[in-house]
Amino acid sequence: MKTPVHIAVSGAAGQISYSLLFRLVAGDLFGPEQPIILHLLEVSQAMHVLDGVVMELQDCASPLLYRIETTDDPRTAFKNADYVFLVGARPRGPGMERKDLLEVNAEIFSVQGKALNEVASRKVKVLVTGNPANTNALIALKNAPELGPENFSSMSRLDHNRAVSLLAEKCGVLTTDVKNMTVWGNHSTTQYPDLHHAKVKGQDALSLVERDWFVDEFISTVQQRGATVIKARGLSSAASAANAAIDQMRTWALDTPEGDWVSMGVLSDGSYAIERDLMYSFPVTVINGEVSIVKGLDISEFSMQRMKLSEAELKDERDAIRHLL
Ligand code: NAX
Repeated sequence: MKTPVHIAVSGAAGQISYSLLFRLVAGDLFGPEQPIILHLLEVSQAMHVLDGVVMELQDCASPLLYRIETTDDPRTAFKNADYVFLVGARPRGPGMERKDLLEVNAEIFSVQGKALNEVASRKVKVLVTGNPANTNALIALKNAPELGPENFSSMSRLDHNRAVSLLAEKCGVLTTDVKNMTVWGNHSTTQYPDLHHAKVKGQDALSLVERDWFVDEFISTVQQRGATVIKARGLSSAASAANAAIDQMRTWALDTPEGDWVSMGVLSDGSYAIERDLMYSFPVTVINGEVSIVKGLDISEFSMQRMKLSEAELKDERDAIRHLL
């Protein structure tokens, strides 16, 4: 057996974690040969719920699960962590403005960024899922000066997977036949799922679907998918979000397949005229664990307008919490 990896999960008593943790102990991240030690972080009021989750994890009798530690202290949770899923966040409460939500979460992620800076592995991979995911990731990164941008990403994979699945369904193919999907921007309704570079069985996606379907249906369906799930289920996406978190972390650790890329929220380096210092979803490749933004794609005016709209929203979010950067 290999040496166990340390995986920290915040928001461990919440609904996404209720899928994520069981997938982790089943070996869905790194396979059946990789033991894990779980570090579970919650707020103190939710520790009793977390106790119940821990009992259920133990009751799985997973051969991969070496140990579980629970805590309400980020410094304890992130000590020596190799992989960190920052899932926990404060939801919007009654009467709370968007700005209030940004601020309260910014506080949480600045504390967690500092703790990661102090105690996590220097090679840690921190994936931020808790909303507003892109800006929360930016805050965590900026509060961890001894780590670098390469240690942080925000989750775009659920949006990416939704886009892949919708295109595959439209074309009557398997999701594995779809390559080079791109979702640009923020994890919000301004995100821009882009078919200009996507391929279906090697053919240009836009040669296989009507332009009107792409413009009038595809984009908004992907943008609104989270809200549509809430309307149907009465709760936000959880199992699909956990699945996406595992997909994104696995790709980040084990690379993108030859000839394909994925969408990931990473610190902008100014590519495609997107302002630096924003966590923005770009098409990326991962080779030997190193993430690179795919360069040199032709961007139409139609696309650029949408990419800029999402950039503007991220700039507004950053302005609202600038004092914590
Ligand atoms: P839940 O409200 O079920 O769970 C969140 C958990 O986080 C709670 O148990 C809460 O006690 C805990 N928590 C809050 N503050 C914490 C802190 N400072 N430290 C540790 N734990 C803390 O939410 P859930 O449905 O699990 O969603 C979690 C987050 O993911 C939300 O912010 C949600 O908006 C976001 N999402 C992000 C997605 C993405 O694609 N990036 C998609 C799914 C999801 O909506």
